[in-house]
Formats: sequence, C-alpha cells, structure tokens
Amino acid sequence: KWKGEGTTPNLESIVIGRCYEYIRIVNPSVGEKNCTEIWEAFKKAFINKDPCNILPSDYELFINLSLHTIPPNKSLFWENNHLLVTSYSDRTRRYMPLCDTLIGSFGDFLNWCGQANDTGFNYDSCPNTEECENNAVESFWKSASITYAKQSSGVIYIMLNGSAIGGAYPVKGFFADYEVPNFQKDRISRIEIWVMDDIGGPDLDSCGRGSVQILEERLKTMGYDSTCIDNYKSVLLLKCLDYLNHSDCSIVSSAPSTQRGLVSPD
Ligand code: ENP
Repeated sequence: KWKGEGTTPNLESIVIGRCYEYIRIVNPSVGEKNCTEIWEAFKKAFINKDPCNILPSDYELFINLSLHTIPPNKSLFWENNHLLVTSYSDRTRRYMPLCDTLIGSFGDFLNWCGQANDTGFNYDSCPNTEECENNAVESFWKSASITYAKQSSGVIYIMLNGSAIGGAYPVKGFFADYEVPNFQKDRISRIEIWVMDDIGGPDLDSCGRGSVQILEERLKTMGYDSTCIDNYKSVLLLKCLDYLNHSDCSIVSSAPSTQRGLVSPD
C-alpha cells in the first residue's frame, strides 16, 4: 500500500464531464475535441504500468490531443495559492492559469494511478512524491507545466504567497523547474509578480526580499523586464471578502459604502 491517496472515485465521469463542459461552455473557442479519445490517451499514460515509472513523455499523445491556444496576457503562474488562483481567474474570464486550460482540467483537484499487470485504477492508494517522483500525477503536471509555459505570451503574471513557509518562490518546484526555463523570450513582453500575504499572516517574503529577490534576479539575468507588486490591490480585495474588518483590509473597510449600514435612520 502506498502513502498517497488513491484514484479519485468516478474519475472517468468527472474528467469526461469536465472536458465537454470546457469545450462547450467554459471556452468554446478551443473548437471541436473528442473528449473520449483524450481520456483514452490520458489513461494510456499510466494504466497497466509500474506506478513509479511514469514519465512526462508518457502524456505526449494526451497533450497533443488536448492542446489549444492560451491568449496573450492571460497566463497566470503561481505557487502556494491554489484556491485563490482558482477564484481570481474565474474560469478563464479574468486569467487562464494552467488549471483553467483543457489540459489542466484533467488533473485539477484529482488523483490517479494504475498498477503493473492490471488494467484498472488503484482506488486504494497511489505513490506520493517522497515515495517516487515519477508517479502518474507528478509527471502529468510536469508535462502540463512545460507545455503551458512554452505557450504563454505577452504579459506574464505570477502570483506568490508572501506568508508561505519555505519562501514565496520555492527554488525547487513546478514553477522554478518546469515553467521559468520554458518561457519563450521572444513572445514575452514583460513579467509582473504579485506577492500576496495571508490576511493576518506573517509577511515572510516580499518584493526585493528573500526568495522573491532570487526570482527577480533570475528573470533579470534571463533578460526579462519584470516588476513586482506587494499585496496587489485587485487580488487583495478578493482575499478581503472574508475579512472585512481586519486591519490588513482597511482598503475595503474604509470605503464609504461599508459605513452606510451603520448610520441610524434619522
Ligand atoms: P500546491 O501544492 O499549492 O497545490 C497543488 C494543488 O493544485 C493540487 O490539488 C493540484 O491538483 C492542483 N494544481 C493545479 N494546477 C497545478 C499545477 N500546475 N501543478 C501542480 N498542481 C496543480 O501547488 P504546486 O504543486 O506548488 O503547483 C503550483 C504550480 O502550478 C505552479 O508552478 C503554477 O505556476 C502551476 P492535483 O491533481 O495534484 O490534485 C503545474 C503543476 O500552474
């Protein structure tokens, strides 16, 4: 038995449903796709194989079948901000992070693996990254990250978490290892980094400091024009929805509309 969670129950229904929802409702501009065929290609990457010997290249056919364009200025990279990114991107309406692409929608919030000499899924347990890096989920995200970074163009946005233990910019991680190295210099106009602290959380990292500085310097060395914003207002407003009266959210609580309810009727 592996230490990681097993395959998400009803994986096939979830993923084929997400795929059709994506191409018909969320982003019809991707055009016609055969979601059953894409699912078969996805499965083929890891079914009937040693679950610790799945490589990013095993997803090649899946990637080719599900590929679509990422509009310029819509790419949003991130670390340690999954739920915030999901809300902020608003399913491609505002931004198109990897999880809001057709490829990403095959994996987001899901888990999966197979086993050697067995054509089914392992619903009991799957290897986690400590047990083996070449597991089905890890290799999927590597392959998806590389593809997404190569396709991103125009202004590139990066949302980091300034309260994350271990640094806002993990120097080992999908973003550092598989996305930054695959940026296409000639298609990128500039890069904007947002460092968002948790409301009431520690300010461990910020623009020009700590691990964010390491990222800024890396991008500069690569020849990019990058800017960095601490607690970018637009995202801060979204974070503050649940903390209206917190001092970190004075940006919202000082707005006149919030005072109106306090005024007595006469
Ligand atoms: P975490 O550890 O904060 O969050 C992992 C969760 O985000 C998992 O539920 C995972 O789905 C989902 N997820 C969505 N997109 C990605 C992804 N793109 N990815 C890995 N997991 C993803 O995030 P990480 O591991 O640091 O990854 C952040 C990376 O995502 C950044 O490089 C960002 O730019 C990129 P699941 O299937 O594991 O349940 C790439 C790797 O987009």
